[in-house]
Amino acid sequence: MGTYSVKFLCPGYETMVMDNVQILADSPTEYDVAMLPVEPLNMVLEIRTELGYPLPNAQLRFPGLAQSQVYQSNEDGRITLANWMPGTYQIELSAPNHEMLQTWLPMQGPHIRLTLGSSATLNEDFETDLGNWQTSGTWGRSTSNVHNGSYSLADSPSGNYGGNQNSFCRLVNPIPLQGVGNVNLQFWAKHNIRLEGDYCELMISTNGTQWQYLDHFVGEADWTLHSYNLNHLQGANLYLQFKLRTNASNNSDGIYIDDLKLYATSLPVSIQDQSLPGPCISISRYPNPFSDKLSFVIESDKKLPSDLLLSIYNLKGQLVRSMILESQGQISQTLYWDGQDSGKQPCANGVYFARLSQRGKTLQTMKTILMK
Ligand SMILES: [Ca+2]
Ligand SMILES: [Ca+2]
Ligand SMILES: [Ca+2]
Repeated sequence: MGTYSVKFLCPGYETMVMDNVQILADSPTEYDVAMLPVEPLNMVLEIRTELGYPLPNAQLRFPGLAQSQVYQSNEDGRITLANWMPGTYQIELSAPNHEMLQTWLPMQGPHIRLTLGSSATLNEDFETDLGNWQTSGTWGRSTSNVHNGSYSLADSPSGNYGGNQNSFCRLVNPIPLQGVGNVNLQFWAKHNIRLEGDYCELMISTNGTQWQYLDHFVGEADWTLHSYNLNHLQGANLYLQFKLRTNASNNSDGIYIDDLKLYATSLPVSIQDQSLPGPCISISRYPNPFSDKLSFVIESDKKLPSDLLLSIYNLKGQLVRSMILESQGQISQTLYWDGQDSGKQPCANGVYFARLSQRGKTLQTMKTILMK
């Protein structure tokens, strides 16, 4: 119950925000939402390091989309998406030795820049000692299987683990995550753990006493990078531990862990839409409601560009009419709509949306009412 602002997101449509949505206790809440379709664009994503250098070989995925394509940045750190529907997308961006970015990204303009941090808050290669870790059972450093250097962390450094184990290796001091923007835990693991009743658990906590399950490892796997988005722990202290649990019989070698890193970027994850740094353009219309002729006045603080498009949509989101502004460099120009569709048929009375756009990017949207 109460009053909410509700955001509607859909790839291929403009994001809509509806304010003052009343949720009542005793009746369902129903609203008609008209979402405006958008035109596909060619988008360039620039992937940069935190120092601003282009980052090649970064991989971009869209976990929310059915297509499982992976896009890779080129030598200039660029990924080009051809004929891409503007919208807000769930993205996963990663690069070797950099944090992984998982976020909802507004992709509206033709040019988007993203930064991936490379400095880890915690960088544990297990080469020196286990001073940062508290252990029980047989957890220790191993030289028999390493991902990098001479040592890794292992549940049983020499030989197989024992039966009926419930042992742990946990961080002594928590990692503070106050004032960070993006939290990503990564490590490499290799394991051979019997399927029937043995497993290694990864657990996290914000107070060191109540532990939450994050992942578990069982069966046989060669060195694999595991990566976890922990953005929901921003502002907390992060404790983590690995736990080995085994049953009475049938033992194997166990698990090896190496190159454990926690990226907690305090730099803003810069998502800058650098398109259209040009003039500031505004549109107004009169009269509203209108019956036979609606005037749109388009004004700018500089010369109007010549590639502005005014599109009229009905409440179903169908394009009714579009008009191109043929500017000769004026700062103000008027377009007229006679209430007819593109086939010169009169439109029905009702609500219409007018959208002013430039090269696919929406500059302004407004509602208008046709009432004959
Ligand atoms: Ca190592
Ligand atoms: Ca067992
Ligand atoms: Ca072992």
